[in-house]
Amino acid sequence: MGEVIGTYYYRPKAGVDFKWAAQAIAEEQTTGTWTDISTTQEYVRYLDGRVHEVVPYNDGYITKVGFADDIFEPGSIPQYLSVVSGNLYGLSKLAKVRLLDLDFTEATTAPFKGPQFGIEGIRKIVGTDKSRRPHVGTIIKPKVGLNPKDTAQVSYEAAIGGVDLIKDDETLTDQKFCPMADRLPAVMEQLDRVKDDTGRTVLYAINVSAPGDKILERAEEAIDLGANMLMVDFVVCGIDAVRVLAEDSSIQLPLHVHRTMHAAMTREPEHGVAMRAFCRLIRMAGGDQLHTGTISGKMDHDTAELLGDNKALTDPNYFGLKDVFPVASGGLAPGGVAREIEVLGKDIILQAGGGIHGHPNGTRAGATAMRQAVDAAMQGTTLEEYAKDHAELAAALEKWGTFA
Ligand code: RUB
Repeated sequence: MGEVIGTYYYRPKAGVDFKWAAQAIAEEQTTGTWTDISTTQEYVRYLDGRVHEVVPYNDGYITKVGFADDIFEPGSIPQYLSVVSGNLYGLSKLAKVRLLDLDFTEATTAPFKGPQFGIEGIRKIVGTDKSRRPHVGTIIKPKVGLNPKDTAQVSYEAAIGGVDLIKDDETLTDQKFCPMADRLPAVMEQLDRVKDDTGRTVLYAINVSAPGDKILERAEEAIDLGANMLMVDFVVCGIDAVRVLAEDSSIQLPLHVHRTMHAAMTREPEHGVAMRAFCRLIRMAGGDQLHTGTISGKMDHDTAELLGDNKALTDPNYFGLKDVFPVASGGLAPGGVAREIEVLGKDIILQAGGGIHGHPNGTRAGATAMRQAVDAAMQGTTLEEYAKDHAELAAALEKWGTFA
């Protein structure tokens, strides 16, 4: 039988034996509890969590714990998470504990279909399967408040300016100031105009994050209204919401996965759940695009972790599942584009909200500046050099500078 391996960082409290602490991590969510119990039968033992190694790391230790395949209910992400994560974070004898990574097995990944489209599928829709350039995306700003007509107008400007992807912000769903039933057709009408004029397909990720019993209904409504992409927030809706949307046979649209609230779990280097574990699960669940962070933006990041996270999404050998397009977003502007591509590569979606709509000459110029920055990087030219005869990029660099 196979074993799922959980890799954990932990730091025991003073006076707590580090080997005991690793054992506690292995036992808490498997067959053990805080004391000996009389109810354990010998036949249960094959489900014991097994400590495979413990090595010192910084102020604590890293341990690898094996969980027998049979402890998992095949295909149940909520149950998988309870086993590998569950109660650990509250154990009083541990000062800190962080789930760093999960290595799944054939048996535990077999029930999942993974992304419907993956990077290649999305490149084909957008028409970048030959050029292989990074995609440029935008988040409609302000986050909330625009009415459907103005949302559509901003979308048109962004699309005609050159973006490949437009998305709702995480707090925009179906409020009365901008109902989905009015917003979505209005935006799609503008994207159709752009298609007619330029031949380019621009995706619009409509946010279908909703109460659990309404998510599928919301997605189906979006399809009826002409959606060409869906978006869901995996922390607030649950990872399984991604799977439900990706696996529903009536939904054949790419799925953009946002991660609002993730940093409550992922940010602390000693405690919580690293983004890596979520990357693996979102790939299994079927997200086609997932936010993982930027090098140059406004959100805190650790470059080594970010690179590993993107690798987890794009590694060609992951149980036969398609890859996931990583999304770099949060405080991105044209001046950061060269550095993002240099570090993160070309299979990346560079997404800017303020960095497009805050352009001195408006959204269209902001979108064009982002595309020019990508073109500069693709041609191996510096942003400053390229800006000499590209006015939109020049204005963006003047406002926000270049990320060195
Ligand atoms: C970005 C924004 C997104 C962040 C989330 O807007 O609002 O929600 O991308 O961060 P702006 P992450 O471009 O104006 O900063 O992608 O790291 O989850």
